[in-house]
Amino acid sequence: MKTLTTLLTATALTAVSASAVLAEKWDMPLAYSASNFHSVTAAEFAKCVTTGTGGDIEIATHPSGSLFPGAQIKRAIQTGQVPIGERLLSGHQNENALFGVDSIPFLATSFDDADKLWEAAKEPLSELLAEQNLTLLYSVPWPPQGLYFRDEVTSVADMEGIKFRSYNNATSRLAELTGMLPVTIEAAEISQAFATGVADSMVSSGATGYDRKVWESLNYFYEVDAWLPRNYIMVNSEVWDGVSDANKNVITACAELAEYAGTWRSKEYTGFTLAGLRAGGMTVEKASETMVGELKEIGETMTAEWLEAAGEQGQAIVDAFKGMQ
Ligand code: PCA
Repeated sequence: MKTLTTLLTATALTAVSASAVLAEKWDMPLAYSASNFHSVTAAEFAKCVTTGTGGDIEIATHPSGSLFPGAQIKRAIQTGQVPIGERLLSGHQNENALFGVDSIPFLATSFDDADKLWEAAKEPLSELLAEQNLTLLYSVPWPPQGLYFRDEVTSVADMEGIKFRSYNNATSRLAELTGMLPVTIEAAEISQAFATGVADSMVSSGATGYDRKVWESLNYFYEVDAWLPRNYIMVNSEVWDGVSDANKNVITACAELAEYAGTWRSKEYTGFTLAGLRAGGMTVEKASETMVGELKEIGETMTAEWLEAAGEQGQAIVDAFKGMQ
């Protein structure tokens, strides 16, 4: 009897420790607020993986840059400090111009075109990330980018000397070319930056202005539809290699679902958040023809600069995208 009890206890312990080894908890840092549609999509992706893997892999999301601020998320995953996370793709444009393919002004200005551009860019970007110990899982576009100002602006000349919040190289360059003064600030910090006068303008989506309640400081949003930058979800490649084939299939399926659902949410959020900015008291209108014309000229300069920096690979992506028109 004693032997049987010992045996049963030992078996139970073995079972517990085996599942303890199998079950993994993945912390997933996100840079944007919990209510933002990217974060909502990531939370559903996390739930899908946790349920689909039968709890083998439990993903816990950490929004608002609470675990790592946006600018540190990629490095944290590359170096294995966390297994998975989300980042603005064009945030890495300073490492390699290819990462900025989605922030070329007036190249892809609608959700349909942003999808096509992503189709053309996905493979080369996956390869680039793979060289950096990262596996791409899915990507979702932000709504179209427009210009926010404290005061009314009708042409580029009115922008001279305004302090401008940028979020990547392209937005800093846009500020320079319009005579504004760029300062790079993560979305999580912008409400304070506008409230304290560190910045008086930015280019972003209605979504980010709405999430950060910028109507408390800014008064104008001009719809420009200049580009649709993307967030993407990446996993550390060594962690990924250690995942069973069955669980890889689950994660890949959850990622496909998330890309579809996130894109749908992004579209829905576009109108909803512009209405929200209006309700907050902002003037929301299409940018004047003069302003759009001037910005398009600046866009041509930036396109040429990007193609120069991104070389043959960049040209191949743009050509493939244009071939889908
Ligand atoms: N919101 C993010 C990036 C693009 C967007 O629409 C931001 O402003 O940081």
